[in-house]
Amino acid sequence: MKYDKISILRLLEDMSPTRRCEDSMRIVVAKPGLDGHDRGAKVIARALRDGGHEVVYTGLRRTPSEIIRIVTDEDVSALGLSTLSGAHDVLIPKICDGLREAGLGDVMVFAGGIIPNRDREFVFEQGVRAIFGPGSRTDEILSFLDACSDRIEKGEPIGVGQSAGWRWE
Ligand code: B12
Repeated sequence: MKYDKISILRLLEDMSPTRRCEDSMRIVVAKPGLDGHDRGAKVIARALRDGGHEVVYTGLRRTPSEIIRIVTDEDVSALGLSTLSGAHDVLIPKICDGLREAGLGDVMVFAGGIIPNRDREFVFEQGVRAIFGPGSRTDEILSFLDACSDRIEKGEPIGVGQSAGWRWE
């Protein structure tokens, strides 16, 4: 059987591992502060795209105000913060407060990287809904995003400025 160029492209598209996601989210994956560890953020950005989400990656060394501006400009519903530098205790509160002050309280914030167990509660208290450390499986992160979409559909709180309580653990 002979294939022309277009049918081969269609075949490849059908075979692509990209998961068709009905509840696709638009997400910024950001690297706040002076943190040069970008492998995890790039892996996650790719995995979320393969999971059917639209992802904007900020690149390295963004200030909290730059991140808030990108979230505004890109009109996203979620912000994923990747932090391995140890400055999460300063940067995450600044970003979460900044989002609320900018009227972006409906944006859902989640995080990953090196966040020691002793700091997890503090990070959740800032309005972060999930923390994924080293070795996290991408299918679990995608399940978390599915759960977020369900909550948005049902009108349940999920944003950084909405009532606390629900978190993914
Ligand atoms: C590789 C590495 C480097 C590379 C980075 C290369 C790169 N381009 O990324 C290099 C050699 C450059 C480096 C440098 C340094 N490093 Co380094 N590095 C590591 C190491 C060994 C692995 C990190 C990694 O790439 N893992 C693989 C990726 C895929 O995993 P990950 O990033 O953890 O991401 C996963 C999850 O965390 C999560 N995730 C991550 N981000 C996000 C975001 C979202 C939204 C979500 C949902 C999930 C998520 O999902 C990912 C998949 O499971 C870690 C130790 C470790 N075991 O983690 C130390 C480590 C992070 N480094 C450390 C340090 C101290 C440094 C240096 C300061 C060392 C020095 N004195 O120069 C410098 C700082 C450089 C800088 N400018 O920031 C410390 C940080 C300590 C801390 N936070 O308290 C660590 C923990 C080592 C240690 N045990 O001390 N490092």
